[in-house]
Amino acid sequence: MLKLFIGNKAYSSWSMRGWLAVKQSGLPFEEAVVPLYDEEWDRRREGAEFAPSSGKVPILWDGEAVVWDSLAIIDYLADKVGRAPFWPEDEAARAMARSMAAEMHSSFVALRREYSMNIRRQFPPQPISEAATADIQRIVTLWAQARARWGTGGDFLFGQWSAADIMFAPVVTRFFTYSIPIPRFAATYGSAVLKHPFVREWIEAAQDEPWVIEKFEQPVAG
Ligand SMILES: N[C@@H](CCC(=O)N[C@@H](CS)C(=O)NCC(=O)O)C(=O)O
Repeated sequence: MLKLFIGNKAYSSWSMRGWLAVKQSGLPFEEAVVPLYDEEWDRRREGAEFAPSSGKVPILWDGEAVVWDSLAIIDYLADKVGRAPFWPEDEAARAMARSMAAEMHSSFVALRREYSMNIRRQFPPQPISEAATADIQRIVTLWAQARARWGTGGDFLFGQWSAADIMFAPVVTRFFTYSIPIPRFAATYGSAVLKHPFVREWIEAAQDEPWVIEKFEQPVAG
C-alpha cells in the first residue's frame, strides 16, 4: 500500500498538495503526520524514510518506489492510475493546467514567504507588500483566464477538479486566512475549493492537531 508522509495539516501547504493528489488517485494509502520543527524534528528527518527528500514532506513510498515533491507526486500518480483524474482531456486546456501547476510550484515566492499557511486561523486584513500584491494579481489573472476559457463545465479552474486546483488549494486557504481582498469570481472559486470534500477533510483534521508553531501564528510573517 502507498504510504504518504506529511507535515502538520494546519501549516504544511506542500503536504496538503501531496495528500490531495493521493486522495485524487483513489488508491488506498496510509498517512503518517510528522510534526514539523518539534524537538524530534532533526533526528526524525535523518531517518531512512526521509533520506530521499532530505527531510522534506510530502514524501510518498510505493513499495520500493519513492517519490517526493508535490508536483512529482502528481505526475507519478497520474502515470499509475491514468491522466483523467488529474488533468483536463482537451490538449490546450491540459497545456494551460500543467503550466499553471508548474508556475505555482516554482513562483509566488513573496506570497508564500509573507503568508505562511495557517488553515486554522482567520486574521483581519493587513497592508499587503508590493511583491505579494504582484503575486496575487498574477494568480487571480491566471484563475480568470482558466475559468473564462475552460471553467464553464463546473466550479473549478478547468471545470472539473484537477491537479491545477490541487496546486492552488493552499493559496485559496491563505487568501481566506489573511482576509486578502480578491475579485468576486475568485472568491466564488475559492468557496468551491473550500467546499471540496477532500479539502474539507484536510481542514477538519487540522482542527484536531495538538501542535502549535508560534512563528506561523502571527498575522503577517513579513
Ligand atoms: N517543493 C517541495 C517543497 C517541500 C517542502 O519544502 N516542504 C516543507 C513543508 S511544507 C518541509 O518539508 N519543510 C521542512 C524543511 O525544509 O526542513 C514540494 O513541492 O513538495
